[in-house]
Amino acid sequence: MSDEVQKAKEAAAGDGDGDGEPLTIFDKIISGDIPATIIHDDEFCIAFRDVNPVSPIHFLVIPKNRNGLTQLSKAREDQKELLGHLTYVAQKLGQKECPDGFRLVINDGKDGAQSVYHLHIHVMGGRQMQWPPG
Ligand code: IU
Repeated sequence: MSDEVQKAKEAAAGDGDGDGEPLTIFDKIISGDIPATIIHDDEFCIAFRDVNPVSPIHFLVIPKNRNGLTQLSKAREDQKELLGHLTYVAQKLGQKECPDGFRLVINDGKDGAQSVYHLHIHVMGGRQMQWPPG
């Protein structure tokens, strides 16, 4: 079992209601308390390089205001526009950094191997991706 899968099994999912959720490492990256290589910053989201890249290009796109979006499956109707924005930013950056193609992944929950409970889109590329994923 990979470290990431082990972490995912151990991570607490939080209650997802947006109130009193524990801060995640990503909140600390947003606030600047923990350094990260930020490659995009706008009103609604940031993108930064993954500290443990699984491909030559690997970055994460995350909402600045988590507001209950601990994971994709907690998304509410009123967050559809935000989800569209995150996906739009992911593909714009993906095209810029990986002109030959890229992959977006959202891990959701334990079986999805999610380890950080703050919604994030992985953008990976810079090499030939394989299918099926593990
Ligand atoms: P996952 O989908 O929840 O498994 O992805 C979490 C990702 O966050 C994973 O690829 C980690 O390498 C990455 N990450 C990070 O970039 N910076 C950190 O400080 C931590 C995790 I903790």
